[in-house]
Amino acid sequence: MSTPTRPSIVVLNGPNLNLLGEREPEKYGHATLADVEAMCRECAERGGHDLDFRQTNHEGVMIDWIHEVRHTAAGVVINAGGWTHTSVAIRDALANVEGTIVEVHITDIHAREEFRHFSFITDVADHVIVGRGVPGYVEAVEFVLSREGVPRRP
Ligand code: CA2
Repeated sequence: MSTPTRPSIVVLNGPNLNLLGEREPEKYGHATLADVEAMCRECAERGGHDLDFRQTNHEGVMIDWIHEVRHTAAGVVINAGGWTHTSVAIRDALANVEGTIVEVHITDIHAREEFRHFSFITDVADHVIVGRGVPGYVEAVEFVLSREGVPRRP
């Protein structure tokens, strides 16, 4: 008999987030993306879920990843970085995700430059977390866990 697979939470990171912890610590803190992954994994596994954590600097790769997981992920947590403010294509891909969507930003995008105030993702997301630092990612994973079994759309 095959081992049943656990539901998965997918955490997707956009451009430049691979530099987390290396530059601009006054804005983004000292934690690296590997640290963020470990925090999210611990939380997801405590909640009985697998964690799939990815980062890309290529928009088409991000869109392919969203398509890949759209029917299978219990939830998608996304920090789309700069694409948040520019990409209709990422928004359109997310609109086809069946699981819970949480948009995360480490900084408070509404307290920064005006060009960061608008997000193409917000109105296709179930929940938005901004300005909580890297613990915001863990809050996002917790939100997905809290929504397990709750139908997302009528
Ligand atoms: O606050 C966030 O999480 C952002 O999504 C980060 C993006 C920015 O374009 C958004 O407006 C807000 C930038 C990601 C760049 O990440 C770096 C991290 C450390 C050092 C350099 C870049």
